[in-house]
Amino acid sequence: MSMTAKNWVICTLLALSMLGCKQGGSSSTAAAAPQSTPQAKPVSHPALDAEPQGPALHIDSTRAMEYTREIVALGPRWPGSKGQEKVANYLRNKLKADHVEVEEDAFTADTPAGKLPMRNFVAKFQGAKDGVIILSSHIDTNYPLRNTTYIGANDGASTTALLLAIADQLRGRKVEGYSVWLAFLDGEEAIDHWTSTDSVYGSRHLADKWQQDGTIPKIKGFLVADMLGDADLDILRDQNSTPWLEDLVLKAAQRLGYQSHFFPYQSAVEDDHLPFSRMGVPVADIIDLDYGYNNSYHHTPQDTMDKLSPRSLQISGDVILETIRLLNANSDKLFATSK
Ligand code: 1BN
Ligand code: ZN
Repeated sequence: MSMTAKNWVICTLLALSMLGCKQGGSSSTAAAAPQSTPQAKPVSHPALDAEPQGPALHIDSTRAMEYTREIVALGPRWPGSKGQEKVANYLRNKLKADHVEVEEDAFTADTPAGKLPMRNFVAKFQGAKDGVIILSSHIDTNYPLRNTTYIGANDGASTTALLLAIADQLRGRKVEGYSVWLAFLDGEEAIDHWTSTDSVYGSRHLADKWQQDGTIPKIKGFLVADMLGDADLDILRDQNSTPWLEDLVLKAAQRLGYQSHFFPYQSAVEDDHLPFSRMGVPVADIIDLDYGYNNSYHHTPQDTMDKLSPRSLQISGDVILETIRLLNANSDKLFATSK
């Protein structure tokens, strides 16, 4: 399909969602369906042109796919499920190898289905500079689809695996710039129907916690990775994200020659970045919301391993690592007044 036709399909789909149409049998997305306009204008920031120090990092995408497969094999991971406990143990086990501080943030969420247990994990790679860059993924799977064969290979597993593949690159290395914290967030999905109170439970809890303990002002950037395993990778420009941080992601993609996968369309997405954005943290939701023809795999039992590719994880993982390098290289200009 040509990009123009594809954009038209995306816009039509999202416009229909806004009118309350259900996506693939899931009732959880309609309220959050974003408005979309075709073709984001690339914006250049001549001021943010400092060259990063040292070599670029690259993830091992074969391992990222293996992690995805392992997470999928744990079963569905909705709040209160056996799979939720299994993925918690899986993460504990994997992150143990990193010899870094791991913050566990367990809480009980009030949801339309009653009280549900949730637990975020944050692996903290200490940097040389004062300040933190957060990279997050949600670990839960769609709750309304819990009685189907839905497994969330792309939506949940792929980016949880991506963070673990990034941890592999950070492990044992001196982190020269800001600290990098990998946030594995629970309860991103709506329990009944996406609203501001029925969604992003883990992110809201962590943002409130970090507001209280003084962490929020230290956060230089909060990146969300979501649905990035899609073999047909096209990442939208999110209008709810911080424009200069979106520009920096695009710059990172251009530096690696991956720009054709970035920002063919734009849309205002509701995701785990919103609680942090409301607190004034610079945020970027790196998400591919064009999953299958007419988004037909999103929130359906068709979200399975065969729709994913290691190349997509390579591209998104490497661009995220490059974005972190650019944030560090340009920190004097970006954060001059907030230091
Ligand atoms: C992303 C993956 N989201 C849920 N699973 C957030 C979202 C919900 C994005 C509805 C668009 C529409
Ligand atoms: Zn989802």
